[in-house]
Amino acid sequence: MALTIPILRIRKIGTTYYFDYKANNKDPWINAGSHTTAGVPQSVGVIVKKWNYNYPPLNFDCDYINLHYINGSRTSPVIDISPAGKVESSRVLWNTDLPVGTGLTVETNLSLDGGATWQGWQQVPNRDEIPGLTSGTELTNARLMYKTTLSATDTVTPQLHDLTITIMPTDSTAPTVDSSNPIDGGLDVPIDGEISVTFDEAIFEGLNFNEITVTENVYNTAIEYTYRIDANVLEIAPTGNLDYSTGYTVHIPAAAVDDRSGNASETECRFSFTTISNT
Ligand SMILES: [Ca+2]
Repeated sequence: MALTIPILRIRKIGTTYYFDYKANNKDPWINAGSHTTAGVPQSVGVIVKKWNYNYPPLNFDCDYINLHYINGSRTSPVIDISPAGKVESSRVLWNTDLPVGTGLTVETNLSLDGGATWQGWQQVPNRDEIPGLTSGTELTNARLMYKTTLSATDTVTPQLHDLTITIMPTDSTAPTVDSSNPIDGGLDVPIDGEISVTFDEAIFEGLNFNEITVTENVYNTAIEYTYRIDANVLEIAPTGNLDYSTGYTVHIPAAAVDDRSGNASETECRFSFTTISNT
């Protein structure tokens, strides 16, 4: 992530200071939130980060402006959280220095109609779910604001170092096979080894799990096996040794496995290999 040293503008209206910034003189001002206090902010830090989106999960670091002040509350700009799609879980996390006698509260305010109406400020505990962003919430037109309120003594200033909001989107993607061992067309495979199939995410037994077969290629004989699922890997252990110089095929039908959200695998997977010769 590139660091930028932006131009900062502070406007004062009543007891509220509004912060705007831009990276270059020719750019328009970007709202960086506001700070309301009866006193003058002791000092104002610089913006060191832009929004940092990772998808998935939608994860944005809000520490782009760092304030050291006496009492007061800071309101963030309106954040467009629609890219998260549909919520599976959400979390607010922050780190502070709170000397004795100081305090911090964090509140969030949610709009599901593009900012036309707001659900109202609600206090959220550290590491907790964002109020209103419970599992299944559709974020098509969602916006979020957060407000931090710091209280201080005459001589000690609390500091909010960073505040991160994470929204995990619902998983609606079927698990797929990443790789197998042996690989398809593999040669000189040991007769006493395990067969492993690696998926792109953690898997669980699905509707057709019992239809998974390992067969010998010439007579189409099914091989007995035991199995184990370890996160995203399916381990298949033939009960006895395989035969030497023999071709085998592993078939994993569609819907053999599910992901954590219950999405069934959509495509079948078939791979063949040949065991080592007895020489
Ligand atoms: Ca998935």
